[in-house]
Amino acid sequence: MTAQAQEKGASAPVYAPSAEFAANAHVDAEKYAQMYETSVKDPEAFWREHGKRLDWIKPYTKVKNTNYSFGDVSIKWFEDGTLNVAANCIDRHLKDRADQTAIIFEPDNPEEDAQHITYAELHRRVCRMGNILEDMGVRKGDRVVLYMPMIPEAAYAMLACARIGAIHSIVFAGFSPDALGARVNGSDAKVVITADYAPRGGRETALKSNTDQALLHCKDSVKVLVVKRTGGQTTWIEGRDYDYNEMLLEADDYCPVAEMRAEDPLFVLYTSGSTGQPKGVVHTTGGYLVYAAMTHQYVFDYHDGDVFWCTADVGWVTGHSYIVYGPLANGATTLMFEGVPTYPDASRFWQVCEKHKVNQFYTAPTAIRALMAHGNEPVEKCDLSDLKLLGTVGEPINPEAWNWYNDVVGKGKCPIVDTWWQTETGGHLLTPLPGATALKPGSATKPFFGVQPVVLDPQTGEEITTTAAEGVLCLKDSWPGQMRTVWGDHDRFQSTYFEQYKGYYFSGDGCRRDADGDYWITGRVDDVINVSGHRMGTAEVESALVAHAKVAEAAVVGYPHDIKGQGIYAYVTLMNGIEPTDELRKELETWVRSEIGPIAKPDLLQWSPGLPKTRSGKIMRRILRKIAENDYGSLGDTSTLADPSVVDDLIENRMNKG
Ligand code: 6R9
Repeated sequence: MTAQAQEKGASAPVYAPSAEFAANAHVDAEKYAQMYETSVKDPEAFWREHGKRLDWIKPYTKVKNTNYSFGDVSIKWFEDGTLNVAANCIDRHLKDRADQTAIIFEPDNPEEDAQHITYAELHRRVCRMGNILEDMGVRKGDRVVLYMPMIPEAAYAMLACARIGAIHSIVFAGFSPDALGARVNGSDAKVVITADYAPRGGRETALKSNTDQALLHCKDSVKVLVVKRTGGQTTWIEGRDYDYNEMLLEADDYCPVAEMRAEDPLFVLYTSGSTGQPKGVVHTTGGYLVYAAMTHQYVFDYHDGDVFWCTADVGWVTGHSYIVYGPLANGATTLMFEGVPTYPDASRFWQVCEKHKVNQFYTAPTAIRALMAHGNEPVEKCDLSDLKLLGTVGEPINPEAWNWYNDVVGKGKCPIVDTWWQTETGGHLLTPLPGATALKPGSATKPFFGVQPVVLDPQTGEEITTTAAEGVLCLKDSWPGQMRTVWGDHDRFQSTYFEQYKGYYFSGDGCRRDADGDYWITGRVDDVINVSGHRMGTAEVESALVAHAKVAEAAVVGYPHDIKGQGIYAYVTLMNGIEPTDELRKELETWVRSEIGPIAKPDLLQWSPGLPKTRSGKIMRRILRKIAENDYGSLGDTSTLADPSVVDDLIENRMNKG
């Protein structure tokens, strides 16, 4: 966006949408206002119309049947319609787009050739994978876990499951064997699809070997389908392991689509919460796809022929909705990148943009900050003239990073859509529409169609009705992409999201609404931290730490981190008689990596002979957070502590002295 930025009183600069962009956009300011109004005044009529963007086998007559009353939460969209997600993402495009590229695959190693997979080829591949899964005994409703590199076969596997009516559950390839095993058990999966190795940033993760380890803790009946990625050596268990590349030669090119009800589950995706172990977020077929496709088109202003690149991994919800389902439902060309932003060097993202003439580029603030640290040269040496729009997701973006993204990457010409949403929401909830919304660096601005955000007073639970407001962010009423339940635990779904504030969906985020009605996310209000745009429950890291034989107690909090947004700060109390050493510190770091995965490794670990507790034994995290933030001047009231002297020790030995 250009420097027409105007100072609005004392508040942030505002960037009005350019007239040129608005003229060609799906939605301008006037249309947004009008569509938004209908969407909330008459959601039935609005979604009855927009549900038609999909091909239904049996059209729906019912549109919305949702109930947020506590103890009886039930969310249904288009419930009497039937459809198939793979047919919507592939088959219906074959008439006009058989030869159009559906997926561009850019491998980790830039020397390796990119692949262009057409819709016709995608159809063959997905059919074959569907037939292979059926040969392995997978049936409608069965769960299939994917533990895959970012290769086209990951997308084939997702769509093959959807085609035959199986429910996929993707486990990010950076998770450890233990985490994988827990998810295989949690979803009671029949098959795990994996690859021999996952190349990433010039290194390789041994996915097959991790899978072997994970399955030691799972039912013997679980089968493994192995895709060859590097051809590296793996062990093979006859009868359990199936060779994808071999089966591919025999598999039939056509696989019929299963007729699914709109409310049949499409996938389960485990995500961290404030308590306990990760929960399986369940998304269903009809509403999810309508919402993913619609947000993809409007938020990124996607037009036919554009090349869209979302840099996420399919292991996260962003990869589900905006690498695979949304774009393919729209007949788009979507780019899948196997690598990392800084390999072989900090110019990689921009080289990929140049090479594939990317039009819309969607990434996380943590990547922008990391690349910004390498200066402008890696960006400026690439031709980014095809870029029309930039997007961010996963965490709040700081104005410095926003400005750099805008000036250096977007050359002041590309609107930036800062999209706030969650695994639970299926798609964007708060976001600018690039032809309609005035942008403010750091604000996710306005609600998408059908979304009714409210700001509640965290103490009273009352809705704050003034335009300017600060409190917790909740959603009044449902939207089609909303999660429907927690896998196997509907009570947990109700109590996590609908109990705290009766009659609302509670997001877990705090926010501020400014005088223009724009929303600014202030971060989680629960014990979830956001590390490089990934959610991590502090309770998960704590339970991993205390599972180590030498650890008596642990408390984990977030602290501000220049690149990651938040870093993981762990306070660890050792068992009596155990000496704190640097070796033990390393051992614990490795331990957490192996219990959860590299993303959970504490950035700072402090030995804490005692933790600040109330007399009833509750750890006072507020104090631990302050110490981790290096803000120990304002610890507040410590008089309720059982032993206030532990605080002095913690301050004395704090790790974050920056
Ligand atoms: C899509 C995704 C969700 C949490 C969410 C919030 C944070 C996501 C954001 C943002 C500020 C944005 N978050 N987008 N915070 N601005 N544009 O990230 O899902 O992994 O479930 O994380 O991420 O705290 O509650 P998920």
